[in-house]
Amino acid sequence: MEQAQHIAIVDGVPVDTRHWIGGRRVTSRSTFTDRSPIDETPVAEVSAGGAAEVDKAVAAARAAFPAWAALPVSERSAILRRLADGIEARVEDLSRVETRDNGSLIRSHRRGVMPRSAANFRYFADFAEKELGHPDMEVRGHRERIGYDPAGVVAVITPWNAPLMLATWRIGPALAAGNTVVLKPPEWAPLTASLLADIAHEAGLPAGVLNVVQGTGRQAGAPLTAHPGIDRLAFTGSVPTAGVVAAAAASNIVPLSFELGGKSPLVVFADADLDLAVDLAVEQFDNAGQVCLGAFRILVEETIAQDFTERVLERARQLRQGDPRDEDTDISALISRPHFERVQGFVDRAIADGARAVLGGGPNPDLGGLYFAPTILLDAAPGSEIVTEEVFGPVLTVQTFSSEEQAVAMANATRFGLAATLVTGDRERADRISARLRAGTVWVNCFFVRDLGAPFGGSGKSGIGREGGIWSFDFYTDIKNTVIAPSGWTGGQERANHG
Ligand code: TXE
Repeated sequence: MEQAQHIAIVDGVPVDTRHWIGGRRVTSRSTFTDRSPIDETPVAEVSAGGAAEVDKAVAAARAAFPAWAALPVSERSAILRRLADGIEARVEDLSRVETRDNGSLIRSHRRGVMPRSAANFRYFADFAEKELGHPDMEVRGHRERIGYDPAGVVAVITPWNAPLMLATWRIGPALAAGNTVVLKPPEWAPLTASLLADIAHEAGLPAGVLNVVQGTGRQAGAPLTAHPGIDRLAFTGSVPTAGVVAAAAASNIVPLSFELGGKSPLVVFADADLDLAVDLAVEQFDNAGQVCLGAFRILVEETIAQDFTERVLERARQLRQGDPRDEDTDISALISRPHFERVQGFVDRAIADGARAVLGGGPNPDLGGLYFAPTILLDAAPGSEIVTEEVFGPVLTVQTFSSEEQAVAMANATRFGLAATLVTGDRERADRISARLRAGTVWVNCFFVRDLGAPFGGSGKSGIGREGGIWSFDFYTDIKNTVIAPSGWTGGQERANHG
């Protein structure tokens, strides 16, 4: 009975709404209401943590650290592979809960996002066990041995657009490297983090190795970022919050990994495969545009602009907007009322500035609620807010260019540099242009494909650092160089005899 109070049944799946600290459930006196974007109804009352819960979680993580770090890597990796198995076994539960919680499509969760969350553990467990390390180096007869020591307690703060996937992307390598973790999930979609804690526990992850503190950014996130007991801070979210987080972490000199927003271009040349270019443009409406990597700024060569835009419009009109739990739905709702108003504000100001909405421009009249219609804007003023700031909604702008030079200048004309996509039939042009783009990832005639071993991160205001493969371990470890002289060995016994 006592426990039932803390269990929310979310589309048939029981979810514990309390924190997970030191291997047990912990309640806070106050709660916050978690609502579903699908219909704005409450889903759960979730424990609202603050400085006290953060203190407990950091202490639990610190206490668990020595034993977890000392465990042979093969044993740590075996547990993390079981954790991946546990996620795979519960893909359906995780998909249902995440879809209800953040409104993203269930079909994406089932087929892509949840399997990728499992892969985030499996990949880094394998990497730590089999690939981490360098051959010894030699300098003037000395041997140099490079080691990757776990850093300690890692704080992970995640956003709502892909909560479990983005959490596991940080937690996977952090744990594989031998660290312990305190996760603060997003208050707009906090529930899959709780399921992750259950799955980790069932997989045999020792108490305190992974802790989850629920709560708002200000109440739970802020004390975590300022906590003197953390050794690394991995944050995914917005640029303004990143500034606050960086300032909080500064006094403890904690290394940061930031994955922030973007305003990525989709650059379409006249020599492109137009079907492919149209597909890639329409793909940007995925997750209702709530994707940091999304290429929402379409830059198209003037000579094909009219044909291309008409074809994109035709395809975008066919998108089915509605309940994300329906496998046939292509585009769903925005996360929250404040976010909806924010997106509407961007579009209204763009139109006041001279842009023309040739599709959408506001709420879907048939659905209401948080369903913002797929929107395409033409004639946006160069340099205006709508083509430089992250909207994080289903809003594409189409602008034209007439030369490579102009295409590159327009593509680079934001403070962000997360990604860029080029569509061209000319291999040499692709090489020329991609070399000049300021972006952490450039896709040529494709989008969203990336191996977990490849570096991922943003240039400019899109982030600090890179993660993926060895780059994750560069961040989550203290790299140590041990230089060993060829001489000086007297033997342990002899040395002891010398006193
Ligand atoms: O992000 P925040 P929000 C962008 C996108 C979106 C905007 C706002 O443009 O419209 O950000 O989203 C925690 N100390 N992205 O408000 O505030 C917070 O609880 C410590 C891009 O959700 O950055 C949450 O867990 N933590 C992004 C996390 O930070 C704090 C994805 C992110 O929240 C905190 C999401 C504080 N003072 C939004 N304040 C991407 N790169 O994909 C908040 N938090």
